[in-house]
Amino acid sequence: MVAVTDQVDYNVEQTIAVITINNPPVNALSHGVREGIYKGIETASRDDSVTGIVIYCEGRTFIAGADISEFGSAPKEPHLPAVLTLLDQSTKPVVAAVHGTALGGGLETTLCCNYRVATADAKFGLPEVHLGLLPGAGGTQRLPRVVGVEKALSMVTSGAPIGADEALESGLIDMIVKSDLRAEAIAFAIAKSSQGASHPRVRDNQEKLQSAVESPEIFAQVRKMIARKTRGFLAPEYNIRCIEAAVSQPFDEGIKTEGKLFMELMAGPQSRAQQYFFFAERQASKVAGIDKNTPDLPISKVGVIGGGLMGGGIAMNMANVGIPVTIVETNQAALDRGLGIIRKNYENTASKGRLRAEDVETRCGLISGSLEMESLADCDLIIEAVFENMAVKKDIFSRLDQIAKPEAILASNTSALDLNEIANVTSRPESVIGLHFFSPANVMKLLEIVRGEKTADPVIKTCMAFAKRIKKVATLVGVCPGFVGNRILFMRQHQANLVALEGAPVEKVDQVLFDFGFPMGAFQMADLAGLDLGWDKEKSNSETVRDRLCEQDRRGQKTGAGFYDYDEKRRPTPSSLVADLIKDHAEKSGVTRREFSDEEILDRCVLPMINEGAKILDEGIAMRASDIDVVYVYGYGWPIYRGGPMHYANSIGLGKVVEKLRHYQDKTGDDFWTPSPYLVDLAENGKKF
Ligand code: T1G
Repeated sequence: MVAVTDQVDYNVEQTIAVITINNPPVNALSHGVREGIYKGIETASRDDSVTGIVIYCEGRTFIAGADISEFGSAPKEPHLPAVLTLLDQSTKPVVAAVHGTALGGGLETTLCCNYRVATADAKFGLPEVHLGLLPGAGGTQRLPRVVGVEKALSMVTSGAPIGADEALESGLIDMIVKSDLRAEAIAFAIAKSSQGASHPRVRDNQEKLQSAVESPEIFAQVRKMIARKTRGFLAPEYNIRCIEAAVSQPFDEGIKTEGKLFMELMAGPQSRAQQYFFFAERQASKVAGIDKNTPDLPISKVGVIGGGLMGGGIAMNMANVGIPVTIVETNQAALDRGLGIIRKNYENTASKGRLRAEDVETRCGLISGSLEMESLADCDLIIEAVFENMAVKKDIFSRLDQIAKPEAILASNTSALDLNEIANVTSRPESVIGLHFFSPANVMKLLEIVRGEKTADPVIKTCMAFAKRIKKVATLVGVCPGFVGNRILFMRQHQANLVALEGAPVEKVDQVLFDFGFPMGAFQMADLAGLDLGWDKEKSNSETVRDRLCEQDRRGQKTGAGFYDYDEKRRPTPSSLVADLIKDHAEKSGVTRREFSDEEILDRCVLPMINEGAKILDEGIAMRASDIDVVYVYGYGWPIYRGGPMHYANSIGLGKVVEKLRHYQDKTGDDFWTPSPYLVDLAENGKKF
């Protein structure tokens, strides 16, 4: 075995040159890997004793793509297209031996081989769209020539991988190995090299493009199908254009089209934001100051107190990954209702073909119900998910303190209340933590993990790892009203309400936020959550627009009317009654109304989010700015192609952000707009978050 580069070895077995890549953690196509493959192919081509070549990877996976961490700097030669061209022109048959995930440039590498063999659990994908990009090394031109246009369109626009069986069936791979990937790949290469001199090259395949030549409407169909989900994104459309080029242009022209569109995306703000976010998401799980040798506490049985919307969704997360979970409710009717909703959720998913019937039974079988909190005595983790009332939560934790086993983790799903106050009613505050799920808890990826002042490191480390186990993205946050997500949201909602009072129709405010990329605007979101969250009917005295709406029983979608009127399908229509009520309230409040530009509406909603994020960082409530962005993208629908509020602030320039905050402070005379000193300091020193 000869080291070609630090990441690539070369050796000849029988008559097959094996190019072995070993570049942990995912064999990304860093400079050393590209150089090693290039030199390995050159060596094999010159060696007359070599009759074939195998590309193989050590470690957990085949090449998982270009090295994203290299994107920020000018790539060093050999560039990937040059490496793949050399591979593609090899006169000796090349076999890619795939295990793990062949993704992006990894799959593109295999497509420049003559043959592809894989383990049964291997996966194949072109996820560049998630980075705001497209496969830039021939993937959009070769993949449709192997799997057909329709499947290629689905793969590049969704970024979702396919498994080995589907890959075999679609012609993407030639064989699924039985046991030893490396040995069987070498044997496969020997067999192919003894079958004569000509070997298939993907670029020469035309027949699988024919269907799209005859029925080009497929492109319009795909565009229509993904329009809603990809609203605002550039990459999906650019990927489609590349596949269109594969069908309408000769191969080498298609490659040029792909390269041009790739460079356009790479140079744009969306891919910069999505590449940033790729690392931000992974950074969030890292907690400085906790010894990595701190043992994880075992979690094999979970208890959930409260079987309502949140509790039921939380319980589903456990069942989805095979963890038995017990839901405790106060009465049988509530328990039956909660368990019934869970079963209905699973059956709905199964009816869409996304879950097998037997999985519905397995998962429902993992969820049991009880009216006794004592039934949670043997649980390793107990999550309280009752309504937001401190007295109720304190009572529950006092009782849990008596019931739960000593090493149990006691968690509250509170979305804003003081976790320390809850922890301090127990004799074990070091075991108390916040696990703030987002509704619907079985769908939303974000989990805010709230670190109490006494929460012990093993409890934190265990919960951060447990989040990954239940397929959540966790961010560790400190205790303050609303933690990170809701605290920032309060600022946006406060300003949105003021802007509406000062003259902007609620539907215009919502349109501006929708066009920015949020899934819905401030007022539709308020109606969805319910306007009566935290509203006290007894004490309500028409002091705010929200009070007056609730007093008229306009409490949001659930009552068919809130800021908007809703039809039976919960579709919103602006309400003239609400517009008049707001106008009346403005007059009663002495507020002068006026026209608003879209830009000012966006400023008034987004700048306070940035400013509050700066305060959160300054107070140490979040560990890093990118964590705030992870909270906002995964918990509140901030458009990922804008990176999150803190990345967005950096892209505007912090000096500009401060200048705008001061502008609104002068314009409104409201100290609400005072820039965070931390933000000002960064801006004055030309720094970024
Ligand atoms: N480049 C650099 N680092 C990467 C990486 C990559 N492509 N993929 C993963 N990592 C790091 C990651 O940051 C983390 O680091 C560690 O590996 C484990 O990752 C020309 C232009 C492969 C399915 O988009 O989907 O090819 O935090 O935590 O959950 O057309 O990583 O440990 O320091 O995610 O087991 C296309 C991205 C690139 C694949 C494994 N490829 N990666 O998931 O581990 S663009 C991708 C993934 C491209 C070409 C184009 C996943 C995974 P650290 P992880 P995992």
